[in-house]
Amino acid sequence: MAEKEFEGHNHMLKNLGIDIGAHDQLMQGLQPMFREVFLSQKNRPKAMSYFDFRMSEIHGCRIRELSEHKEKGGKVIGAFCLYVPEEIVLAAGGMMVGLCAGADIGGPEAEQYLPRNICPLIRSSLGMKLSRLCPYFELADLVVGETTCDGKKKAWEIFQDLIPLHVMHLPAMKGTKAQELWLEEMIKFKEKVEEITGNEIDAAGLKEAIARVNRRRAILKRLNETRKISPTPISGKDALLVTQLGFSDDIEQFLEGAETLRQELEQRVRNSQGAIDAAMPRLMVSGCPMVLPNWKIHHIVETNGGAVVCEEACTGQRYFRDPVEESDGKLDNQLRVLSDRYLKLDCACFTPNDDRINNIIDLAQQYRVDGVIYNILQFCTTYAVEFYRVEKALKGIGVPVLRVETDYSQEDIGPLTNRLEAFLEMIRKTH
Ligand code: BJ8
Repeated sequence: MAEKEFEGHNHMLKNLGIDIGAHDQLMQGLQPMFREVFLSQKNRPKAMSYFDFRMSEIHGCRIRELSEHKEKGGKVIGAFCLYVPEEIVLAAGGMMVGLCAGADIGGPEAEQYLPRNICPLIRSSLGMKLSRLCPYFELADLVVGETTCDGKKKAWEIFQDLIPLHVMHLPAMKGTKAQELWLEEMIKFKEKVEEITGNEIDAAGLKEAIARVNRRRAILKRLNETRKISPTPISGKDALLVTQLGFSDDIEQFLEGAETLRQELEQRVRNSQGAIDAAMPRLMVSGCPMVLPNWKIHHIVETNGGAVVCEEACTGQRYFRDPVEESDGKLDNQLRVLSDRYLKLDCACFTPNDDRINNIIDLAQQYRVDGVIYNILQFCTTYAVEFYRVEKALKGIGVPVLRVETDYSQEDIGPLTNRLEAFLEMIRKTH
C-alpha cells in the first residue's frame, strides 16, 4: 500500500469530524501490517490488486463515494450484524456499510462506558466512535443495532446517546412464532428506512435490491468453491480480505473485481496452480467474525505451514451461503421471503442451534479440512459455550479441533503461534 495513497483525503475527513492526527497514526500503523500480511505473499492472484487498492482507499475513495452519494440526497446506514437486511436499504436508494471494528482502537475511551470484560468487537466499535476515528460512523444517517448477544444488546443503550439508532429485536429461537416476530421487525425496519431516506419501498425496487445482493453472494460463493480444490488457488488471508471488503465496498465495483478474480482462480485450478503448497494441512476457521483489519489467525496459520481454506463465520460462509429467493411477488410476500432467509442465519446467539452444527460438519467435509480452529473473541459467551457441541460433532467425523480465545491486541501472538504450530504439527503427524 503506497503511503501517499493514504494521504490527500484529510480535508474530507476533517469535515466529517475525524481526529486527523490520531487517524494518520492509525493508517500509518496499518500500512506496514498490510505489507507484511498480504503483499509479502508469494503466488498471489494478480486480480487481488483490485482488493489491495480498495483496502488502501478504505478511508479515502470509498468515503468520497459515500459522501458524493449523500451530497445527491442519498443516505448511509451503518450496521454491525448480518441480520440487518441490506436489501431494504438499497431498495430505498440508500447504501449500507459495516461498522464493526477489528482493531484494538479507542479502548480507554470505550472503558469509560463499558466494563473491561467485554468482547473486543463491541469495545473497539464504541471506541472508534468515541475517538472519532471512523468516517463510516460519521457518515451514517442511521445506525442499526440488533439484539443478538447480551453485550451488544446492552451496548445499544449507550450507543443511542451518541448516534441515531434503530434496534432490530431478534428472537432467540427459531420456529413459526419467531418468524412472525422477525417479520414484524423487518417491517418496522423498512418503515424506519423509508422515514430516513424519504423514499417509499415498492415491490419492483425490493426485487431489484434482492437480485443485487444475491449477485454478491453468488460471486463470493463461487470464488470460495475454488478453495475446495487442492492446491488452493488463493490463500485464506486473501479470501478473507475479499469477504471483509464486501461489507464496505460499492456493490457494482466489487462484483467487477470479484469476477476478474473468479476467472483467474478458476484458471489456476485448471492449471493446478496453488497459492499454498498442496502438502500443507487444510484448515477451517470457525466462530466469531474476523472484521477488518483482523487477520491474526489466518496470518499465523499461513506463515507456519498451514492453509486456511474455509471460514465458518459471518465474515465467511454465513455472509454468502444462502441467497434470498427472487420472486415477482407482492411487497408483502417479498418481505416474508426476506425475513425467513435472514432468520435462517445460524449465529451462536440462537438456541438450540442445530443448523450451525450441521453446517460446520457439512463445510468440514466439503472443503476436506484436516482440522478446525475454533476462534472465540475474548468474552464472547455464545460462541465459547457452543464449542462443546461443535467439538463433539467434529470428533464424530474424526476432524481435530483447536479452541483459541483471542482479542485484537498483539500481546498473545507468541502463545497463539505456539499453539497453532503444535496443532499443525499434530495434524501433519496423523495424516
Ligand atoms: S450474526 S456473529 S455479526 S451477532 S463476538 S459482539 S456475538 S460477544 S459479532 Fe455477530 Fe451478528 Fe452473530 Fe454474526 Fe457478541 Fe460474540 Fe462479540 Fe459478536
